Amino acid sequence: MLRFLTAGESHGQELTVIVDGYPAGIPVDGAYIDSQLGRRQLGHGRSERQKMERDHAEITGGVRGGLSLGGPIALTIANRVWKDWQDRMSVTPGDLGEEVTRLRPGHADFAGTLKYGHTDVRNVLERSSARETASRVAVGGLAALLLEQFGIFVRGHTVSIGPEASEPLPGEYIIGRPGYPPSEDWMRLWEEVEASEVRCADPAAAERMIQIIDSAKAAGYTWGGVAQVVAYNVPVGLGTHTQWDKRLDAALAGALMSIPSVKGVEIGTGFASAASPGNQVHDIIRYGAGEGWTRLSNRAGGVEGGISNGEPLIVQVAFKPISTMRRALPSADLRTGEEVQAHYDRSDTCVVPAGAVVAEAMVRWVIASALLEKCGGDSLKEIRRNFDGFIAEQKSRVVGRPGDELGAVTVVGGSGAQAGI
Ligand code: EPS
Repeated sequence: MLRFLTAGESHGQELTVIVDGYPAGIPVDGAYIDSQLGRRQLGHGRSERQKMERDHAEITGGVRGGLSLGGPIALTIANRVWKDWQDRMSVTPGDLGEEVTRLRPGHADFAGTLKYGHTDVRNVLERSSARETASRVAVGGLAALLLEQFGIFVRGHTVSIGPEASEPLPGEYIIGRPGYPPSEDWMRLWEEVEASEVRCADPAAAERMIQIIDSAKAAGYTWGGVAQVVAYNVPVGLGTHTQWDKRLDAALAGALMSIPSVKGVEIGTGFASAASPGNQVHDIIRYGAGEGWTRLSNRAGGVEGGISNGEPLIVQVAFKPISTMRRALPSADLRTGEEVQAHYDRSDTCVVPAGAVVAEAMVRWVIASALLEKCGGDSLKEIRRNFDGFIAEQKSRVVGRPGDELGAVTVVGGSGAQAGI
């Protein structure tokens, strides 16, 4: 079983991550993980904090000679700002500075301080800060290195910021169907996403998004929005319908909802499907000799019955606007109950472009976990053997009675046998 834990505070010494269950023999490229951390730091509307940090994952265990060993992988990401916070964030007793008591509506401040019995909101906000998502992205980088071995790749982009939405892009509700290896045209779309300050391949929409972020920044408020993540080449058969907590869609929703600021997760055309008749929702199934199984659409977002169905996996993630605002909302003081303005140091105006990178990381993690459950093994070699066998079988898999003509396929063998083409 693949699992990870994170530790560390936003202004503490460093973030710490342990990843357990990562198979042996995967090439672990630290520079790649750092490049993912760099992507998370980008995006129009990010706060000054991102100029202070240059996130780097220091791998301190579980990798030797560039290859994973099969034991837990440990890594740390230093907080550069810690040098100015060493007293206030000291692990040992001492003067920890003035307590934060002005509660921010929308953050963990209120419920967290009451739950843990703190008098200083800082004891909650340091851990509830979305700084923790740097750890997720490092973990997602490790997952991506594993998935890459099996041709599975995951990309995230911004669909909307506040009321400004991009025009639908090629493909139905997704950025195309790339084939593998993906075509140059298709990859260019993702390069445009990567080059956009708001991770949006529609330049007119991107311009409007930038404008509303700038106005919000000047006025002291924030914007949320929707990011979409697409995973390609996910094989049929990850997750299962047989138990509630093993469904792939449930794992995706849980992982994505665990990202700070996320208030909604949609798989495929989830919410639009709820308003459409069934004959306009479900994806017609086709089988073609040589082509294998295909669909005429992908409104299910690549999951049916909690199992991946071989189509691209598509999720939308709704981020609420960041709750720390310069023009702070009226709130109450934890100590006195008096009406006060909520606490403010600094804030992102919009995190959706960075959120898309974090969402990518969580999707990678969920797919990697499900892949290991399906084709698990202790080493890359073992997983590959299981994966290749499984893929070879399902690509050509038609179930029928002996003698049935199924397109170009004649079913052979006993009743219900699988026939190759
Ligand atoms: C973040 C670092 C934090 C916040 C932000 C995310 O740094 P600081 O508290 O020093 O400004 O900018 O946190 C939030 C969005 C939040 O809601 O807490 C980061 O590195 O992403």
